[in-house]
Amino acid sequence: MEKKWWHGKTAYQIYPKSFYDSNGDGIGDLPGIIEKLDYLQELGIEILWISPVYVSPCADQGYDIADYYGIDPKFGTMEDMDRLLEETKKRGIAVLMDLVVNHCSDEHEWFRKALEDPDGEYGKYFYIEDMKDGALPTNWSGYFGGDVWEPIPGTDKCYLHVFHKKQPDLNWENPKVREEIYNMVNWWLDKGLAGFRVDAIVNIKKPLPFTSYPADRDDGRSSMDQVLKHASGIGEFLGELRDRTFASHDAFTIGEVFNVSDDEMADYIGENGYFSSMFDFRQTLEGKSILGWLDSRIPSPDDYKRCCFESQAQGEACGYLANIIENHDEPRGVSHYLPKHAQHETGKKLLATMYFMQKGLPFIYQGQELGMENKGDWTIEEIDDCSTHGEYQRCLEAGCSEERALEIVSHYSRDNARTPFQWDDSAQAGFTNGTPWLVVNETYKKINAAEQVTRADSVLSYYKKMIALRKNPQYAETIVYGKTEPIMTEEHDIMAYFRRGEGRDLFVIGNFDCISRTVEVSEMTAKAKVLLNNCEDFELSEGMLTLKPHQALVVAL
Ligand code: TEU
Ligand code: CA
Repeated sequence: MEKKWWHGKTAYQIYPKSFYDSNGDGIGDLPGIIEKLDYLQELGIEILWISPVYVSPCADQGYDIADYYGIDPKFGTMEDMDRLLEETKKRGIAVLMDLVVNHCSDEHEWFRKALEDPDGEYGKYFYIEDMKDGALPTNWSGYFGGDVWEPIPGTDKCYLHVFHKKQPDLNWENPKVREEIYNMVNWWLDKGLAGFRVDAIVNIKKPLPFTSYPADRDDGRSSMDQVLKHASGIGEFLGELRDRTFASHDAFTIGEVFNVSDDEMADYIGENGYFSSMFDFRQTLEGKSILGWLDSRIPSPDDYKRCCFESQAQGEACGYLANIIENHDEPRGVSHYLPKHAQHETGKKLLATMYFMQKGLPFIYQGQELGMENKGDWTIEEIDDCSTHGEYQRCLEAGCSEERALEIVSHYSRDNARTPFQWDDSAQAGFTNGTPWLVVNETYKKINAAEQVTRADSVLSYYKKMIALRKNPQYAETIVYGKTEPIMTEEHDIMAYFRRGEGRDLFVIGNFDCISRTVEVSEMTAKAKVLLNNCEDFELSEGMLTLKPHQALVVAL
């Protein structure tokens, strides 16, 4: 595999609105990120993905962009952005912005012009269709619930939005739209960005002409996941995007790509793929249902292990995947993948070890390095996220009581990941001097950065050790490029794998069980060197290794 500058790094995702508020308006901002760059540098971060800070009415928290060339005043100014690029450069941190081009905001100039004249030039920037006798063009079900079509007042027309109705889909079939997008991407890359995380990109190719598909739910609608299976030819758009923008800038790009088959993987992230890398969402999707959170199931450690190993094999075949346990759309990883009995610092380090030591580019989502948890005990009034409100509605329509509906959405709500970063144990977790836009998680009194920075056995200190190990010249080749070889795959609640490198092998093992477990590891001899251990010691005798409950080890063989 051809080596790239980014392979050996550790990446970090910032959700700006919730990271650090520098001016007391309750909203995290760019100057706030700049203030905290030393924290990120000390952690060992070398790639930063910043979720959208463009001009946005924030119907979907910045993923609804009204001006791609401007910074929203609530997040700061373009000067702040330039300063951020300078300050990150000084610290050897590459910056990725979010590229959100499946849709824009209904407040974008293009859409306003489209509404003024749906049959005119800008009408063709979107998908605007006639409603026949009041009927919508298709039965597609939007990601956030309800229809994907919104009537245009005063006309017999409607426009397509697969996400929020304030996020009209851009018409990629129109060469002018693509041209506008490429110009904008190049403008940002010329400014000094290292690249982009590419949002919801699998949605840009619609199956045309518009038609309904068999219903997969009681309301007669067909979910977008099903709909997209009928679309073909997305590669022409993605190849053109790459050739016209990323390629000439040698940009690093990471796709938010769902449901790619083994055969398509190479097109996406193989040699000259559309993107440099893509997120491995196999475990993110495990247990999720196209019918929504109501029908979803929380994965067990054995499910988690199986998903990881399947993806490791897929990635080995043709590219370099990015590994995550959470992001701004998902429950906190420690609240989702760990059994209740493991939801403590030792267990959090166990999960961290299992994901971080796999082959691929590790992304840490803000607060993950502290072991931040789901808030869990939400009231529906406290929840801001549009997708959670859609899912709540779905639960009620399916006959759930309000109490049951709240219980379901409380686990999956995207707001679990969006509560303010827990900097210290002062009011509002040290995130703001004002009133935060979203409630803080009460756990901040115990789980916060200030406390963990000073403590050698904190989750944060453990993440620092893992990141440092990834850069340690003695082991980096194996950690970054070594092949993942699963073992003990049938061993319930044990996850174990070798990383086979050139001349040096590592062994990674974790016990998700609440009792001690003894397993046979003939390759682990007395001369094996323990590089990471989330417990004080371990027991090895004549090839038999005994792990304490929730113990994880990384061993150089
Ligand atoms: O997410 C795309 C996506 O598929 C998710 O919306 C997912 O289906 C949903 O979060 C499940 O609750 C991206 C962004 O990451 C997300 O924050 C945006 O809302 C979305 O695109 C629209 O831009
Ligand atoms: Ca602010």
